[in-house]
Formats: sequence, C-alpha cells, structure tokens
Amino acid sequence: MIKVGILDSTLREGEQTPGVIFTVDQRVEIAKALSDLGVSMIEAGHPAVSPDIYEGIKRIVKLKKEGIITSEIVGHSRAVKRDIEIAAELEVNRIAIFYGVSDLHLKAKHKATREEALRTIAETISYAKNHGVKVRFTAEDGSRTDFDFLVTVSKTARDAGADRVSIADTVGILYPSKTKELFSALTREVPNLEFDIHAHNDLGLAVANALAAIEGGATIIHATVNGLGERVGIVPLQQIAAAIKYHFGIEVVKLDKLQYVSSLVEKYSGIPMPPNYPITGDYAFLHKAGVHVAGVLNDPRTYEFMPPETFGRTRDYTIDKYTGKHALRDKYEKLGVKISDAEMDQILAKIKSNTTIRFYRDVDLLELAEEVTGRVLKPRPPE
Ligand code: AKG
Repeated sequence: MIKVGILDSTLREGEQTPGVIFTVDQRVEIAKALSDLGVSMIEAGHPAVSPDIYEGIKRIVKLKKEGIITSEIVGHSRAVKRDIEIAAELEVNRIAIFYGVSDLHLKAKHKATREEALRTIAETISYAKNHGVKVRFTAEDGSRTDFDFLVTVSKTARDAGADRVSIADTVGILYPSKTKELFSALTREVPNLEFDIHAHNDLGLAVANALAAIEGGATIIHATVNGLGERVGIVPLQQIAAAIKYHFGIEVVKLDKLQYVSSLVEKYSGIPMPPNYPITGDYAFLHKAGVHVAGVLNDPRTYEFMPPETFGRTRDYTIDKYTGKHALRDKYEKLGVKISDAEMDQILAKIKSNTTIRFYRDVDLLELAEEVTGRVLKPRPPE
C-alpha cells in the first residue's frame, strides 16, 4: 500500500531560481495557498540567509500556530549550529539539515573525511533535537554517493534523532529504474526511517524519478510550484500531483486548486508559464488537428488522460488549416450560426487554403461565414 505526501519547497528551493525574489507578504500568501492546496509540508526558507526570509518564516509559523496554515513548517539549515539556532528560535515544526555526502562534496566543499562528516551529521542533528524540533537530514548529492556510505549516513542520522532522510539528486542524473532500486535498497537496509526524494530536473527526468522513488518506498516528494529551483529546477508540483493521481489513485493535493497556485507563483516569481506546460499551461487541454477534435467531441478520453475539470480547467480547440468539419460545425453551433453542408465545405476550403493563419478567432469565423453565405452574421454597431 503506497503512502506518499508532498513537501513544497517553492519558498526555499524555488527562490533559488535565478532572478526570483519573493517579498515577505508574497511568502506568506504563497504559504497560505500551499496549505489550502493540502501539501503535507512547506519548506518555508533558510532563515539564516537574510532578514526577509527570517521574517517570512516568523509570520508563517504564527499562522500555523493560529491554525490558519495546517501544513508542517520546515526551516532549512546547513549542518552548522548557528543556522540551527536561528531556525529553532522561529519555532518551526521541523529543521532540515543538509550536508554534501558524496566523496566529491566531501573533498571539494567540506574538506572533510567520511569519519568527520559522520561526526558533523550526528552532532548537528542531536543539537537540533535538543531544541525540541523534528529533524530531517538531507544527504546532498546522495545520488552520486557510494551506496554503503549512504546507508551509514542514513543510520547515523536516524540514530542521532532524524525521523526522515532526504536523498537529493542534486545534479539531476538519476533515471527511473536506478531510482527505484536505490530507494528499495535504502528502505530495506535502514529500518525505522522514512525517506524523501529531492529530484532535480537537469535531464528532464525529475517527475519520472519521483514516481520511481515512490515505488521504491519514498514517502515524501519534494516539489515546487511551476518546477522552480536552482538551474532548471526540481519536480513541478502540478505534474507530480497529476501523475500520482493517475498512476496510484492518490490525491496528494486538491487538484482543482493547482491552477490558482500556479498563477500566483507565476506572478510573484516573474517566470512566465510556457503555454505548452503540462496541467497548468494554456494549451494543456487545447486540441488542434481535425482527427483529435473529432475524437474529443465524441469522447474526450480519446485525447485526454484526465478531464480538465479535475484540474479546474476547461477543454477547447483551435481552428486553422488542420481543422476538420466536426470542429467547424461545433464552433458555428456554439456561435449560434446555421451553416449548410455546402457552405461549410466552402468555408473549410478557404481555411485550408490560407495556410499562414495560426488561430481563427470567433470574429474571423463569422466574417468567413458572411463571405460565403452573404448573410449578416457579425453584430454591427447601431447606425
Ligand atoms: C539539493 O541537493 O539540491 C538541495 O537542495 C539540498 C538541500 C535539501 O534538499 O535540503
């Protein structure tokens, strides 16, 4: 039986997108929207980074205490006592401590041996636990870490008091079968510990890896709204939520609220949503070719994996040279215009001969119908 929840890191990993900065008010509004959406955990920021992040977390924690926000609030921290103290004084529910554990990170960043790393991990987790908070440890660059050492790191974190370990695919190089194998082996080798996956999207495989991690036993998936994050970001919340619903039948968040949260973060992040973005992009439920539109008009399941209403959206189709008769008839019916079969053939021939028009608007279709039928169809201003 699969058990899975979402940690949303829009306010931490998401703000690490180049050029993205959230104000304190925006942070609070996003956190409220995420809680309404139903994410299990909100990673609200790394408070040691700057005063505005500190202030944002303070206000988010206050809303949590008042019961307005219901998700667990996570404060982010390096494996450094001062960072932990700053997060602890904010009274977050959980502190997430990260430390690079691959040999590359140990050598190039921490200048530490494996033994020194294990000591730092154990000491900082115990230090955080002594402040009365839950602790997650993140094995940064976990996907490039020697497996036996990753097991030792996980056991060390667990024995020091962490109830969760996040395996970070920091440079996004995992692929699904390897991910499932990794999480299956970790959950087998390290009992009494829950695992998260933090999957970067450098190869475009983050969602696939997150699904594979669930199959391997991960119980929390890190995601950001619109897939924000360092470089090309991490698992997009809207995609993983839809995929978990489709493949596992579990509604990890309120799917019909995804569009609103996506638009909110689009506005505040300044990163525009491409129209062809899954689930929340303008074209996600917009059909084009004649064969597709005819299929959808008969039974939408022919070209939709789930109905748009699930996501609070509606279906539509475009008119251009790819259009067929079914779509055109449906369009004119919706416009309240009666067109004979012969007239319809003439209109379609005109559309197909005009190969440079990308989208026919309703007004263009009325004009075409006027040309062919000789009747007045467009509303005219009063004389
Ligand atoms: C990463 O490795 O990409 C991280 O963001 C590590 C920090 C974390 O997930 O806690």
